[in-house]
Amino acid sequence: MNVKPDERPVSWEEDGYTVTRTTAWSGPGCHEGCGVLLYTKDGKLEKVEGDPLHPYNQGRICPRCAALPEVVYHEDRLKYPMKRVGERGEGKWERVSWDEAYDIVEEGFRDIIEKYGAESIVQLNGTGRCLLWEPARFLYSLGSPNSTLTLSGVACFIPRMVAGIGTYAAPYPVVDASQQFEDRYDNPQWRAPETIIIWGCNIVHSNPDWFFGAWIIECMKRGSKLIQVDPRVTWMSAHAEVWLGLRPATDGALAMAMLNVIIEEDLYDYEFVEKWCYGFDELADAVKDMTPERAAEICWVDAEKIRKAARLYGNSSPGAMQLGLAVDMQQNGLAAAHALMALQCITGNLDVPGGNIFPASVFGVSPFGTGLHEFVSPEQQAKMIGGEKFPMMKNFYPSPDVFIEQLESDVPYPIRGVFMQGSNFLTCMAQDPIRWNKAMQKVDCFVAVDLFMTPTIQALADVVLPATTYAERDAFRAMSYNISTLNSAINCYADTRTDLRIDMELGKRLAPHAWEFDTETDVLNDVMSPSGMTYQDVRDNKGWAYPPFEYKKYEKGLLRPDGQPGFMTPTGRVELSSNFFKMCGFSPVPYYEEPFIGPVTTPDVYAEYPIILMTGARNPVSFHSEHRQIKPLREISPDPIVEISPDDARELGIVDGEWVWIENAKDRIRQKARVTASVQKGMALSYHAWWYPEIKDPKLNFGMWEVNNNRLLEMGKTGSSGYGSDIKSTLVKIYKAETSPLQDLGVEGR
Ligand SMILES: Nc1nc2c(c(=O)[nH]1)N[C@H]1C(S)=C(S)[C@@H](COP(=O)(O)OP(=O)(O)OC[C@H]3O[C@@H](n4cnc5c(=O)[nH]c(N)nc54)[C@H](O)[C@@H]3O)O[C@H]1N2
Ligand SMILES: Nc1nc2c(c(=O)[nH]1)N[C@H]1C(S)=C(S)[C@@H](COP(=O)(O)OP(=O)(O)OC[C@H]3O[C@@H](n4cnc5c(=O)[nH]c(N)nc54)[C@H](O)[C@@H]3O)O[C@H]1N2
Ligand SMILES: [Mo]
Repeated sequence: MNVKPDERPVSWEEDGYTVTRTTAWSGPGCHEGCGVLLYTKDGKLEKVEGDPLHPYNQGRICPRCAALPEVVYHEDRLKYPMKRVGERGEGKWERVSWDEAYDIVEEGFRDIIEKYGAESIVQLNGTGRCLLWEPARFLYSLGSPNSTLTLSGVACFIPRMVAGIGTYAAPYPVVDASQQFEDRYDNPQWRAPETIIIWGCNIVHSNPDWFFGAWIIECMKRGSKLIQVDPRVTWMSAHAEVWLGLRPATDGALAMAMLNVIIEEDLYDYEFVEKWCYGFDELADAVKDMTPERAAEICWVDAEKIRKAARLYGNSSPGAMQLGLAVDMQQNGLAAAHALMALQCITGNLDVPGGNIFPASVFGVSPFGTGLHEFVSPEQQAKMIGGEKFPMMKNFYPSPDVFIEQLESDVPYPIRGVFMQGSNFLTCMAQDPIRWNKAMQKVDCFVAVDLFMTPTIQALADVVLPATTYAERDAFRAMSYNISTLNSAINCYADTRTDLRIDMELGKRLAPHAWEFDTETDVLNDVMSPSGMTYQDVRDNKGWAYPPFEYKKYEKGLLRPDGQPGFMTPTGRVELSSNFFKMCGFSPVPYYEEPFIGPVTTPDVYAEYPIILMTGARNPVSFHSEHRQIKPLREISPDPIVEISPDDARELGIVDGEWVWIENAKDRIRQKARVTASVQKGMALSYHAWWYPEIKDPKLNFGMWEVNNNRLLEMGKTGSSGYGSDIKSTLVKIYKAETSPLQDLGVEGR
């Protein structure tokens, strides 16, 4: 295509197709926001390509977007609203009109609000589907503060974010790969990092949280060296200068040892520490005993390799670091993240070209749930689940671990309403899903909004409302670096409606004061108003807009509302010893604590269950529990897999491709063994979020229970802050299964 972005319309004709440029932003789920081109013919979506002009992905596209037409027109897609007619979980549904479905929700929720108060209604938005903000906005408009997850320790993103708040009062920082500039790698202010540490993140598979994996490859082409911290050998580990294959959930110790080396060997940035950091001596003291030798024992990594990595990073200017999900998924994760952020700061790599930058809100538009402070009174906010138990969560995030206790106990108040829009938690999000399934039976009104029937909906929902994909909606995405518009290319499929329309229409019934809008575009414009732009403005401006970007904002008074230089922390500096943590009763400096279950903490358990099991790693052909029914994607990844090492396989007599039991003291499940040298002896990795959409007998609930590795994990085992949970480090034994789960369920299959 030879059109410049500024000259290009949102839609044009090409080779018999109508082409519509848009932003890929849920559903199906994803955390990116790539520019894509949708090719339609006679109103039907036929193919999808990456938009070569969009600065974000520069024409790249993943298999999931390429398969979007199969998602849109899949025979299993929810086509119209339904209500449950049999018992919960029986799988008996009856089509109803939208009005009738809304009547049920309105009546159900009104009843709950009257009897128990608005806080009795909880909204589950999963990892962030929809546009991210509208489900929370709907809930807040009812007056409930409880927009939450079912993930123990809120162990996705939030611990890293809170560590950023505790350290420099900004969200978690990402590698500067020029993504904030519209002209990208050509921008004269930018330079490639000399070294990039990728920590607990399989970035080319996951493109997680404001980051696109291919940017790292572009940095590598421009000379960046890699340090990869991952128990497994991944593609990134194989291309790294140093690979630190640590024991799962010992990241805190490794991070502290790297701080130890950098401080002991004087590799830190004196000037930055002197001018901009608070608590350096306390930090130095806290890591003094965590020598590489001590960390080597804890982490099962060679001490010299730890030194090598610390020196490489410490001598790089600039050096950058990307933190992944594995950091959150340990009870010690918040302290580990604090240590890692301290490492970025004392080496002078914060907010400098090729270092770590923190994506803030774009043009002042909140990417997350809007309306907590607007619609929920301080008295109602004080009722947020878990604030009593975990002071650091108070008024910030409802605790999932207290949520399940509260469902069971009704203390301090009962939870009777659930609005699930974009989560399939029994299959994916929740640890101990059997306990959740039982606890949720108490709910009087369970409303689900989704694109497909899922095991969670089948088991729990009273009403199901069918939502659309991104091809079917006009909207915007304001997150990390740019604001981009979603421009619909096709009409809403069957009798589906957009998430925003559903929230607005229900909002008008239940909280009209908060939904005085005539159209969806009115809502979009309202949420976008801090930017001074409307939906149409951005759409007309080639579909995206980049705000200006400045480095070293702390020097220029750009981080504080009072315009003074420095950070928004109590001391105005980066807090290596965090006053926020201290105020919340948490250690102000990093520390290391073993996982709750492990070779060191529970040697007796280890004797019986000698394999450390990591659960959940990303796979390019699915987004969590999504895409299992999409044929071309499922063909690439047909089975729930557990990766085990060749040594363990030999000892256990397991052959690649065999079904195995994975068992711990709590429970057991079956998955298919993949024997691979990418995992080390004594460790294994089990993929999560598996179910079989092809199993249609509702009694079997899509075969989900057989293969769901979250059955091996527990709720309530969080760090003392309430953040972080040992999701990637439980102890198990693995042995050959005589039969496959599908055989036992009496269904045909593999
Ligand atoms: N053991 C283990 N468990 C884990 C993890 C792990 O690593 N290990 N990872 C955890 C993490 S990080 C996360 S974030 C969670 C994710 O957990 P969830 O967010 O619950 O993810 P899904 O199961 O994929 O559920 C998303 C549902 O939303 C629907 N959906 C997709 N797009 C849209 C949309 O635009 N609108 C609506 N209304 N619905 C939509 C999909 O069809 C799907 O049914 O899982 C967690 N669970
Ligand atoms: N295609 C696709 N993309 C996704 C998702 C998806 O489901 N599919 N999910 C999205 C979501 S919600 C999230 S949160 C992100 C997550 O994406 P990532 O942050 O990349 O997280 P994971 O893929 O869970 O794990 C990354 C690596 O951590 C390693 N690991 C396991 N345990 C440990 C440990 O204790 N320490 C260290 N250092 N490493 C460990 C694993 O071997 C794995 O290679 O991906 C997002 N992107
Ligand atoms: Mo996540």
